[in-house]
Amino acid sequence: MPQGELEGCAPPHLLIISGVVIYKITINTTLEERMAVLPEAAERAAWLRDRIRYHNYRYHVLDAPVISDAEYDALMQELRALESQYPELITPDSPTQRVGGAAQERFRKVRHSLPMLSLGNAFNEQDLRAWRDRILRLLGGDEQLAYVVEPKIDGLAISLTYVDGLLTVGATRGDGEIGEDVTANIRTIKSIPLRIPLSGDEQPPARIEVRGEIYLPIAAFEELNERQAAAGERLFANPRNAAAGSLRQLDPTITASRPLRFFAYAIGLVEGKTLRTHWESLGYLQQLGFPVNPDSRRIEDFEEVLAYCQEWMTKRDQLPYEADGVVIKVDSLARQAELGVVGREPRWAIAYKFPAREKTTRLLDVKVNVGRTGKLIPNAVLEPVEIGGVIVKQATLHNFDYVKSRDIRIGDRVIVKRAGDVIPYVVGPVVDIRDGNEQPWVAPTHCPACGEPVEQFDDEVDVYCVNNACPAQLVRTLTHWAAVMDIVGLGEKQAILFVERGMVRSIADLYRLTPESFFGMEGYAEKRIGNLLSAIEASKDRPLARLIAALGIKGVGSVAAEELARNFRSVDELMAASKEQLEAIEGIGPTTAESIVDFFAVPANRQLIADLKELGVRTERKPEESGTQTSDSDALKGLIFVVTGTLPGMTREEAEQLITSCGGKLTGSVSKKTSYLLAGDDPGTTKINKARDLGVPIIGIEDLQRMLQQHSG
Ligand code: 5U1
Repeated sequence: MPQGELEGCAPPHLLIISGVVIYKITINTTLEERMAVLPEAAERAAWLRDRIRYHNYRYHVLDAPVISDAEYDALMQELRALESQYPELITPDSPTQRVGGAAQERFRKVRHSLPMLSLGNAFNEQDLRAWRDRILRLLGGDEQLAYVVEPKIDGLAISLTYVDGLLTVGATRGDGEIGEDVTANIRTIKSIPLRIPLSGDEQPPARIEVRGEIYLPIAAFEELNERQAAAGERLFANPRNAAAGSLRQLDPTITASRPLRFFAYAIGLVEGKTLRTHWESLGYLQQLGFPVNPDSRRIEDFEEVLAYCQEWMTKRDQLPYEADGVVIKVDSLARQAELGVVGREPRWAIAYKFPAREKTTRLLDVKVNVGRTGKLIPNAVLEPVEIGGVIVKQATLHNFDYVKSRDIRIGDRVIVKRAGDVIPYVVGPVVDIRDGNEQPWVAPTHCPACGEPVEQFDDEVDVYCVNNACPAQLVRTLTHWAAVMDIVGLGEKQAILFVERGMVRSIADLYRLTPESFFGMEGYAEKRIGNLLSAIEASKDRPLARLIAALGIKGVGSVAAEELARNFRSVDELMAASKEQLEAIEGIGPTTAESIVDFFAVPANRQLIADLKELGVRTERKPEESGTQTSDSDALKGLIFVVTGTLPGMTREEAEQLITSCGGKLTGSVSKKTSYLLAGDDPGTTKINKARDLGVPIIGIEDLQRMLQQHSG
C-alpha cells in the first residue's frame, strides 16, 4: 500500500499525521485489540520494508538515491516503531535487522558448495599472450574467443547463499573449500541485499550462490586509520587488511560501523536459470539487485583486451578503491568448463597484476625539513626500495604527531606507499617483527636549521619555526618568490648558495644584488650574472596579484591573490585592511583573512614592503589590471599540462596555480592532447613512458619559468 493511502480513512487505533502512522495501541491493549490491528500493521510493515529495500538499492547499489536522507530515516523510524510494538511482525530480511544478535565467540566453519577458486597471475603483456595461446591450443583451434575484463579489487572474496531470495549464509573464502560463517557481519553491509529485490511477479531463483569481493573504499580506509591512531589502536596496513579485519569481527556492531562495500563478480551455482556466458551472469546478478562493477567490459579482440588492461594500469589512481590488477575471463561458460581447473586456479581466467605501490623497507633515520612558512616536516630516510618502478629513498612522515601516534621508530620496518603522484609516505611500522633494537624518534624542540625554539599553535598538528631569519625558511621563501615572480635562473640550488654566502638575507636583498656580489663565484660568468640580474630587474614590474601571491602569506595562493588585487589598488591598501574588510571579499574566509592581518602585523614584513618599494618593485595595480585578471593570464593559454613528481622549490599546488593563473589547463593523465608533461623528482613512470610514446615534450620547472619569461618579453 503506497504511503498516504491510510490517511483520511484511518481506523480508530491509527493516527496518521502527514503520512506518518502513529499507533495508538498501548501496553494496556487487549489481545483482541492487538489481533484486530495486526493485519493492517503487517501490511504497512511489508510496504515499508519494500520501500526501504528499494531506496537502499537506489542508494547503495545504483548510487542514485531518489529520496532525501531525512525521508529515508522517517521510513526506517516508522518501521522500527511498528516492529517494536508488534515484534511478531519482524522478519529476518527486515532492513531493521541488519545489525543484530550478540557477539560470537568464534565463527562456524562452512563448506562451500563448489570450491572458491583463486587466480593465476600475469605480470606483463607477454604473460597474457602466453595465457591466451595456451587456452587456444587447449581448445584445439584458433576460434575467436570473447573475454570479460574486470578490475581486480584488493579486498576479500566472499560467498553469499540465497534460498528463495533470502540471504541464508555469508562465508569467507577460507582455504577455498571451507570458509567461515560471517553472515551476521555480512548482513550489516548495505549494498548486499538481505532479500533479493525483484519487481512485480518475478521470482528469485530457488537457490543461488553469489560470489564477489568485499572492500573498503580508500577514503574510508584513511578515515578509519585516523580514528585508530587517535584511539591509540593498531593501524591497518592497507584497505584489504582493514576490510578483512572489519569483516572478521566477532561483534557485528563493529562491522556495522565500517563502511564496507561489495561487488558481485560470479555465480557459484544457480537453480532454475540457464546462463551461457559470464557476461550474461553479470547481467543477471545486476538484474537481481547486486552491485556489479560498472567498469567490467566484454571484449572480443584480444589486442583490445591488452589495451584495456593498460588503460586500467594508468587509471587505477582514479578509482575510489584499491585495485591490484584486472581479471580476464573467457566469456563462454561452455569453454570455461572445457578448460577446467588446475589445482585451485581456473585455466579460463587470469589476473593481470599491477606493480605493487606499497612495500616494506627499513626506516634508517628521520630528518626534519623547514618549509617556507616555517613548518617543520619530518621526512623518513629509507633503505632504498623500488615501488612501482621508482626507487624511493625518502618519504614524508607528515608531522610530529603522525610519528608519535603511529609509534614509528628508527630501525622499524615500515610500510611505504607511493600511489600515483602523491609524495611517497610512510603508512606505519610493522610492529610484529620488531627485535627490540628500534629507537623511538625524539622530535626536536628547536629548529634544525637555525636553532631557535619551535612553536605549536592551538589546535594545529604542525610545529613551526617562527624565526623569520631562519636560513631554511629563507631558501623556501626565495624560491617561492622567484617562481611566482618569474625569476629564471633562481631555483633552490641557487637560493641555498646565495643564503649560505650571506649574499641574500631577505627578498629585498635580491634587488640589491650587483655584478660585484658574484665576485669569485664558480660558475657565475658575466653572461649568467647578466641574465640573472635582468630577470630580477624584470620581476620588479609584475602584476599586483603576482606580488601578493609571491609574498607567501599562508592561505593566499594565486586565486586568492587575484581576488585581493581586484579589491585593493596596492599592497599598502591591503596592508591597511581589517579582518572584517578582508572577510567581505569573495573567496577569502576567516582563516585566510586572519593570516593576512597577522602577516602584515609583523614589523619585518612591513619593512619588506617598504624596502621593495624603495628598490623599485611595483606594489600598485596598473590601470589596465584594474578589476580584471591581474596575472599574465594568457601566457599559457591553450596549453594543457600534466604535472608529475616533486618539483624543486615549489609545491605541486603552487605549480598548478602558476599554470592555471597563466591561462594553462591541467589534466591528470597524459594523452595526445597534452602539450607538456611538467616533471619533477621521482616522476611517475607511467606518465613519463606515455609522454615518450606520444611524443609529448617533458619539461622541468625552469623550462616553464622560461616560457613565462619569454612571454612577458
Ligand atoms: N573481478 C574479479 N575478481 N575476482 C577474483 N573477478 C574475480 N574472479 C575470481 C577472483 C578470485 O575468481 C574467479 C575464478 C571466479
